[in-house]
Formats: sequence, structure tokens, C-alpha cells
Amino acid sequence: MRILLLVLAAAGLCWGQYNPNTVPKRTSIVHLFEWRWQDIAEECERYLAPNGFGGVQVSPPNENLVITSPNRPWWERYQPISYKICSRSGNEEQFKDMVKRCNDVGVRIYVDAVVNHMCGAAGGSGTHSTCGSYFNAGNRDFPAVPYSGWDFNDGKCHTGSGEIESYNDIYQVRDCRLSSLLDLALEKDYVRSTIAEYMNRLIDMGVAGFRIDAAKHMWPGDIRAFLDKLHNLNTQWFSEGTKPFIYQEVIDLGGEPIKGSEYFGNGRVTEFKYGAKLGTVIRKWNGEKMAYLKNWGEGWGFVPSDRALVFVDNHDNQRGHGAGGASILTFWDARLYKMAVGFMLAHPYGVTRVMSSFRWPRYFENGKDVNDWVGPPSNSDGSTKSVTINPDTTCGNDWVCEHRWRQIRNMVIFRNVVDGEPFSNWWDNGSNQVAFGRGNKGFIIFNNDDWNMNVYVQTGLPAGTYCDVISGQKENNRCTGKQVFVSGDGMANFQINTDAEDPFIAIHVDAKL
Ligand code: ZXY
Ligand code: CA
Repeated sequence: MRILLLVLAAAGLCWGQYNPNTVPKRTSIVHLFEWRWQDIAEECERYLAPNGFGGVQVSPPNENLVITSPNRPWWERYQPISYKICSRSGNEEQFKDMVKRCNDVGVRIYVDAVVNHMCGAAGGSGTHSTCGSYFNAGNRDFPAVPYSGWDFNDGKCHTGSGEIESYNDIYQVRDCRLSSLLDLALEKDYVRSTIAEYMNRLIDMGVAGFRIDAAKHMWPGDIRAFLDKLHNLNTQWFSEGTKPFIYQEVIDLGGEPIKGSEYFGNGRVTEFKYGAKLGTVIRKWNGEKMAYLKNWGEGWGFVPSDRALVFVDNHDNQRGHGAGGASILTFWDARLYKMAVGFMLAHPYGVTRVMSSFRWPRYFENGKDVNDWVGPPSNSDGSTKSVTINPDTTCGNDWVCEHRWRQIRNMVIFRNVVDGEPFSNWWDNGSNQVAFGRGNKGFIIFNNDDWNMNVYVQTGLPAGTYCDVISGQKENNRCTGKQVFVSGDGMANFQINTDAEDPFIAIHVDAKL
């Protein structure tokens, strides 16, 4: 019997890696989009570890095509040239130093793995890549990997253009070119092994997991094949036998034949409906109201909580295109955005990822942001600017640092405090005033209606005076924000005016005075 169980475990019955491998009581990931490795190392030590962040999703670390028309767009990093660790974020030595320093303070690193494709078919030839490696896109030649013509799907794709022409044909979506990107032949053992070797190099350095970019465009079995070749995590920081955390970017908003559920065997999937719907509700579009959030999660047709990686916005859909479209809330709509992120972090559903962006010169023409391609803050030589920290703890050089906004940072802490506690004490007014608790550890209440709120509700919390962690926080046993008085029966009075700077209040047991 014992042997049988061992065999089943070894055969991968429970292979899929759903656990982010964070240290206990650190539950959220932050995406430090386009940050340099040196800046991330500093941020782990000076900010993320002290504030209970579990890990960082980093931009693709491998060598990519340098695109100058338009001038260094953010999406050039999604056009690989080789698997050398060499990008605008830094070199291999800097990457290794970041992984070590972050792990040493208990903050995990997750790598964005771009392995469905290489650069675009029209990428040309030469050495205009971030590490100067030679390539010839026209001949499918990437000697720095190496990949050659045999390693691509040109023969397998049956559309006239070689491009994905219909998302209703699952064969096109997996075997043809996405946006002209040269599509790797992932059924080949050589390609699978080459990808696994790249990922294993990162695992051995100490990374804790991967975002699998464009997973919808790869067969689930092909992903499984390269995941099966991966090492366990580095035992310098992780216990023996720990598998890398896997979350797959599957944009499934419904209406296409490919479903996120096809990928559950490999790991978690990104639940894009989450941010699209939450944006619609908080904007009060299409007759939506916050009262409907009572059964948020699976009740809204989302994937099971233990298979979901969730976020309010991501690096793609924050630009007004991509999955979710105009409903997506971002830092540009700061007041509503903070409510959405607050709701997400208070709610038990999924593994949560907070976005941390750079500002760009957003400019709409005919409803489209013509600057949606603009890359990170950079110097005239194209190098990425460092993240500077202002005296008031905000970031400079056009780095937005949403993860440092008081309301968001304190809700990351809230989620850690209430970790494992059940969704409880839901209350709503039938409109846009809602509240809920997490067992007897935390409580949050929103007023997104156009009138003032003054209510007595059950918090589930022990009696006492609590500090609202949205308007302020507990510092030296004082409260810098509003105070909430919970009586012996758990009831408390909340007043939130419709024009409040932040129309929500959150309290938890670590902010009890
Ligand atoms: N790009 C612009 C110009 C080039 C890049 C564009 O108009 N692309 C066509 C429509 C967007 O399609 C893309 C999708 O995923 C990508 C793309 C991409 C993944 C990559 C690299 C890419 O172009 O260039 O690694 C995509 C896939 C889907 C889907 C929607 C979009 O339902 O299954 C973009 C780049 C978008 O808009 C992009 C880049 C990286 C990402 C991502 C989106 O991780 O999620
Ligand atoms: Ca593909």
C-alpha cells in the first residue's frame, strides 16, 4: 500500500503546483513590471519583506529583440532571442543577486516564462538584441539557444497566412503564429528539453515559480511535458521536494473553445473574468451593483478558488486594450482602483497579485490609447531608469508603485492577518453599500453609493477600539486614521460619506488599539 502511494505520487498524481511557496502568513504577489533587478533587490529588503509581501513577478529575464519602431515598446520583452539572462532589467549576475537577497528576506521571485514563441517573423536578422546575440528570424535561426527551422511550427499551421486567423479553431490557436511571433514546435523533445533547461537554470538560482506566458497558445500536454522535466526548488531556501509554483496565462473570458480548466493539471490559471467583472461592478456599469458581490468567486462562473491567480489589472489590460477592455480599473482611476484592490485583498478567493506600474503619456484617439505601446521610463540610450524613492515613500521617475499606496499596502497586510479565516458576516443595503468579515480577524465595509452611509453592522470581531487601515494605520499604539469601536456583541457603527477620500474602512485584529 505504502509503495503504491509512493508510485502514484511519483507518477505525478498531485503534480500540479498550486502553492506559491511563500513563507507562512505572506499571501500576495506583486508584479514589479519592467523593474531592474537591482531595484527589486532593494525593494525586497527595504519594503516588501517589512510589509509582508509574499513574492514578486518579474518581467521576462531572457534576451529579447530590441525594437526601435516604435521605440522600445514594453512588449519587446515578449519577443525572445535567446535564454541568456540579459535584458533591460539587468544581467545574470544582477538577477542572481536579486533572487538571493529577496529569498534571504523571505520574498519569492516568480519568472515570466515566454516559451510559446521567439521574436516576430519580420524581426529581421543581425545582433539587435539585448545581449547582442545573432539571430535570423527569416531563416528561423537562433544560434544562441540554439533553435533552427526544425524547431518551429511552420509546417504544422494550416492557415493561409501562417497566423492565428480564428480563435474558434483550437489547432490554429496552438500551432499558428500569435501576432506573427515564430511559434515553437513544443511537441519536439528537443524544444521541451531546451525550455526545461532554461527554467531549471532559474530554479537552481532560487526562483519559486513561473508565470507561463501565452499558455492558451500551447497544448496543455506540451506544457506538462516541459514541467515534468523541472527540478525541485533550491533547498537553500525551500524544503526538500518542493515543486515550482505554476500559473498559466490563459485569457478565457468565455466565448472561445479554449477553457482555462484544460490547464488545471499543470498549475493555476489567470482568471481574467475577475478584474473585468470587478471593474464593471465598481464602475456600476450594465446595472451592476456591489450587493451582487455576495457570491463573488465560483458563484460568478470563475474557476475554483484553488486554481485561480487573480488581479484587478495586469500589464496588458491596464492599457485599455486586451482582455477586459474598458471596464478594467487601473491606477489612472485611483479612487475606484483602491476600492477594487481592497475588495480583492479582503476576499478569500484565489492567489492575489497586485500590479505595480510605470506611468506613460496616455493619449486617446477614437477611444484607443495611441501610446499603449510605450515602454518603461528610460534614458536616451534606452536603458531603464532606476526606481527612486521620495521622502514621502512614493516612487519617482514615473514609477507608480501602487504597492506602496497606503490603502493597498495595508490591505496586503490585512490579507495576511485574516489568512485561512472564512468569508463571514456579509451585509449589504441592496445597492452599493456592502461589508464582510473574515472570521473573527478582520472586517471591511464599502460605500460606493451616491449617498452617505451610517449603519450598525455585525463585524464578528472581539470588542475593542480598532484603527482603520485605509485612512491610516496603527503606529506606536496610536491610530493615524479613523477609529472604529466594536462592542461586546461584535456590532459597530460605520459612517462613510459618499464624497469620502476613500469610501471604505477596514479593520483587523493586528490594528486593535
Ligand atoms: N501587442 C500589440 C502589438 C504587438 C504586441 C498587438 O496589437 N498584438 C495583437 C493582439 C494581442 O495579442 C497578443 C497576445 O499575447 C501575446 C502577444 C500578443 C503574448 C506575447 C507576446 C505578444 O501580441 O506580442 O508573449 C494575446 C493572446 C491571447 C489573447 C489576447 C492577446 O486572448 O490569447 C500586444 C501584446 C500583448 O498587444 C501581450 C503581450 C504579452 C503578454 C500579454 C499580452 O503577456 O498578455
Ligand atoms: Ca503555439
